[in-house]
Amino acid sequence: MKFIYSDSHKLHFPQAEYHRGEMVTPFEKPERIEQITARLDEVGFTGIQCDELWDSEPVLKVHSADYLQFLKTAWQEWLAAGFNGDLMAGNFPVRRMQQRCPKHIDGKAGFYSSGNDTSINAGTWEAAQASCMATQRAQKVVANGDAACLALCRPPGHHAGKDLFGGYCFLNNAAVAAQMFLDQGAKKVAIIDIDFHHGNGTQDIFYERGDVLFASLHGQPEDSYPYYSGYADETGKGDGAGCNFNFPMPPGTRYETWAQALEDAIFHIQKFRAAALIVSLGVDTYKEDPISFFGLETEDYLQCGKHLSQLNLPTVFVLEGGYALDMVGQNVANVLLGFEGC
Ligand code: OKP
Ligand code: ZN
Repeated sequence: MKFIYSDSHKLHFPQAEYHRGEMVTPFEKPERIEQITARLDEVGFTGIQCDELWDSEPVLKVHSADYLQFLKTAWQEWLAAGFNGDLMAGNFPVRRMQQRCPKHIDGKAGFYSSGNDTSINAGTWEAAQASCMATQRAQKVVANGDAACLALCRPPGHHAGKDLFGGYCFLNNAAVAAQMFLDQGAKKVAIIDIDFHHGNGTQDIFYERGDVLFASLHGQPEDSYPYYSGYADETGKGDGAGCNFNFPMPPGTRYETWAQALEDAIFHIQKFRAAALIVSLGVDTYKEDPISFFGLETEDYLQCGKHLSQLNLPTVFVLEGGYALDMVGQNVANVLLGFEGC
């Protein structure tokens, strides 16, 4: 299997993250990609460095134009306001407040964000575009006949909503890949999100659409970020009614239980008759992950990949989370190895 990456991911390097009452080094850091590429090289996958420009057309079908404009100019506006250090939102238009975008960048940041966990620096927009571009390239590799391809996305994407950044995400790479298959003629596409966290951004984007099935396996919202979505009774709306599947699971969930949810999701995807599959691939379900609470083991990812291959669909893997630095490479590699039947 080929994997696509871009060195531009390094341009996004948040300085600090507020975590459980302390300022810490961000979990979502550049070394993640170095660890993964090193391991993928070792097991013989083919890395392709991607540095062409992105195609904004499918992106504009999953994100709003005003949101993309915000991302593009946010850093310059932050500097122009006289602020130093990373841009981070601190106030949000919550219940009963006005949903009107203010003029000041400090207010705009909160208007377009879901949390204070995701900061913007000088290179963030370029890195987010490169991450999305890697996805677009991987989608084209699959559209041109490869059975599967991995986009090594950083920053990740599944928490990015139609007009919201947060959860370390800016552009929803999985949504863009799905949209590309549709634009190329597919009638229906499925996205399965196996990252530990609920793919709230992806759900938001497709919630009222019937052409994309979204299924997510994740830590239950009672106990886990993103807290305010991911319940099993969120099943879609309008044209999208019945096309959204959430599988929330409690702390301590191990592979056996998790794999039952995976089988369930796969069953629904088969029934949906999708023409292509996008996998939001996070390996923060790993037992040693520093910010998650499932108990998957490294060998389990081989089984997981094998299950996914049973769908027998053209498949684009898109990297999401995974923060146990010493095993993130092997865990990602195992999903692909299992998928290829190794
Ligand atoms: C990204 B991905 C609250 C905790 C915020 C954000 C986690 C983002 C995970 N301060 N944590 O799904 O792996
Ligand atoms: Zn995650």
